[in-house]
Amino acid sequence: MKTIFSGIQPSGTITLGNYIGALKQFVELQDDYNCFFCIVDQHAITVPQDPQTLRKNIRSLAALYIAVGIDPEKATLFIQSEVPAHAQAGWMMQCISYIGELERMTQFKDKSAGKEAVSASLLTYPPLMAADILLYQTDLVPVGEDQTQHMEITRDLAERFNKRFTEILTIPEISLPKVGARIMSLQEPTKKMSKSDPNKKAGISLLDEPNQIVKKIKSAVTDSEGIIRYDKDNKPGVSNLLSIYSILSGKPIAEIESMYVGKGYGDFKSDLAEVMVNYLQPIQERYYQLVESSELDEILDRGAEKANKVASKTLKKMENAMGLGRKRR
Ligand code: ATP
Ligand code: LTN
Repeated sequence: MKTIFSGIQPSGTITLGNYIGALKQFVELQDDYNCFFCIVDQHAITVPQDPQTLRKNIRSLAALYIAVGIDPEKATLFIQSEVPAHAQAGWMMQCISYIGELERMTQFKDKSAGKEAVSASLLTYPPLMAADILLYQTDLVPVGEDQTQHMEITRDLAERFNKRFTEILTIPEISLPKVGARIMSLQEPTKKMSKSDPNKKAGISLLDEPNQIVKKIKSAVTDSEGIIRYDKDNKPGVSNLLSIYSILSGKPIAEIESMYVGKGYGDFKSDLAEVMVNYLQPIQERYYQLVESSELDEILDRGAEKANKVASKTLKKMENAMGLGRKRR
């Protein structure tokens, strides 16, 4: 069986963008791959986090992974900081990264733009991500489109390591969802929906209550044409809503367009809100059963144990290859 690894930052409550771009793929792939799904809390602290909120978000993300359908009997679910090999291998990856290539990352440029104080870790974020992936000898990494550049540098670092030392690391491939690789902000439909967007109206959180969903969809930015038609360049707002509608309802976009011929944005938006509320309702129910349960702790304990076993094996090989410490078997 081939191996999958992916991670999500506990930097807020996950959005419909995270779900459609990442989590939904995870659920679909878990039957056919040996899967590792990680809560990347060490990546989250590359920007300031309130410690209590971070703790809460970690637990919440773990519960959401399961609530959307990740089966902990099939996939290994764990927290990055509970597997020390990530930070260790991350350091080794930093040592073979060049500042120039890290400065070219658009996520670094976006997150550091206009900031007075930028942490060093925001720059060295990609080598830690590479370590996450490479420690599990990962074949496939399901992510949203915004992670393409990080996947390219991960592959470069793996190839560099293999060439410079010993051929021990598997070169991973990226897996993008066929539709919905980039769900856009409801307020600025040319920008991606993001869980850390300070404008709360910009994204739908998986835990939003029905009345919040209705309000956010109602105030989603569209255009003045009044026609429900998919045209990403000229109608980014409506096209984004159409994509979301299609993914959640399972209906092709063309069918939805034809359902709304002669109707306005009001009808379209209220139906979309209803589709969304119904889709999220069972997820939220399962979430609230899990989030404070001891079952969740047991799942995360087992996950960390399994991940530690696999990761420390690769780490040992990497240290031997680089000549760190004394040779170990
Ligand atoms: P932050 O706002 O804290 O940077 P984020 O919402 O961008 O977070 P991440 O934790 O960085 O989310 O990403 C988790 C996964 O969700 C990644 O695979 C990423 O590609 C995917 N993803 C994030 N936003 C979107 C989006 N708008 N559309 C599709 N996929 C997305
Ligand atoms: N960089 C990713 C989160 C992330 C990740 C990973 C994704 C950290 N480590 C390993 C896939 C595999 C993000 O910002 N979405």
